[in-house]
Amino acid sequence: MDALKSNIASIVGGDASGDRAPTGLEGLDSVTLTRFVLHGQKSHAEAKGDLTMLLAAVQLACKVTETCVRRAGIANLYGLAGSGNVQGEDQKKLDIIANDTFKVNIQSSGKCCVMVSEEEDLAILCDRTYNTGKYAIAFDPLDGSSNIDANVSIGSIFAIYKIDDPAAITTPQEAAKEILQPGREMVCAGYAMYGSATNLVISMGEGVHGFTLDPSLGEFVLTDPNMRIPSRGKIYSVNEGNARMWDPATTEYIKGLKYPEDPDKKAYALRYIGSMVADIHRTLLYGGVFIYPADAKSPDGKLRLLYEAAPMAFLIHHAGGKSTTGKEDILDVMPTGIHQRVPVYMGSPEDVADFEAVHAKINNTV
Ligand code: FDP
Repeated sequence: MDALKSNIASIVGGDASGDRAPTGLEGLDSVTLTRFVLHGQKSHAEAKGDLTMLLAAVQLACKVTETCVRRAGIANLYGLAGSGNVQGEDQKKLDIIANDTFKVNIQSSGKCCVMVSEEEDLAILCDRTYNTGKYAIAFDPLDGSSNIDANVSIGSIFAIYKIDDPAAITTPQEAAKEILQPGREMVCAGYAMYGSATNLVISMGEGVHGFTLDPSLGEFVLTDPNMRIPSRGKIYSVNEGNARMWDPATTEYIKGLKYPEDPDKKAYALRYIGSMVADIHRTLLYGGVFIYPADAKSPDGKLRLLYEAAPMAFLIHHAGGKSTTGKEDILDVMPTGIHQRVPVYMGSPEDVADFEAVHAKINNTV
């Protein structure tokens, strides 16, 4: 952690919190995401800049998506596209635009050999005319689609993995097999949130860092170096409308948050936006727990492992938090399919530990 702090301090100046003596150049010497990633690359002697290039492509895809989101009302981009995705969900116009944007930008970086998208049935083999690289990426180009038309915060999520032998992959089936790696193997995870401001939060396994899009520069600027989740929060986040279908452990745990046994203890507040990116962003900043459990209707939960649960678990973990499916750490789940779903409990370490204790008691595993 000290190495990380001095690394951040060396790029932002001052200490790792971003505090620094006034220079008179405030606002003009911004640490952009590109500068930050390039600087990080220097501490990996073996790095050839491939991940830096791939992240530049992802960053551009997020900027294009954000532009479309901001202009959606004016440019008639709200509403359904008239098609459905592999999950059986109706696709919105913006889902399709964001998906195309991510595919085109990532492919043309020439640093990626395999892509998996929420919007695509099969894994995609990158076009070899672009000189494909050693990385594979899973992404949800526009998460929280049901919130699009109401102008509520939505986002994009991505997870990047390394592939041993990209040249050996010749079919979408082989491509899918290669990206089925547990979250712990991830090289980089991140999300962009299109809210009242646009944030991009990433981790390459050395801390979690938050950037804000400066619209006047068109650049993501480092605003939250070394983000840490509070060890305990006061908020729980879950679709409470599904309560009658929950399993006993989830029901018991949430009852304990709402009606604490100790009368002096305050009940937790409920906050649920219904866009995973926005609910996780708040959880990362304020602490607490985000839950999308398995239930009687969705026995594996709703959220997808590769491009929702695993990248968010990676970020939460590297910010000092915890995640579980109820049975194991989300980062340890070995995926069996590219669109696999998992139950999700993640957030402040003490809150998730409390859930694990209730789960163990109810399921007699203690
Ligand atoms: P959406 O269906 O609007 O795209 O997995 C997608 C997701 O949103 C998450 O972003 C969100 O956390 C969850 O589903 C919301 O599901 P419910 O509407 O069932 O609460």
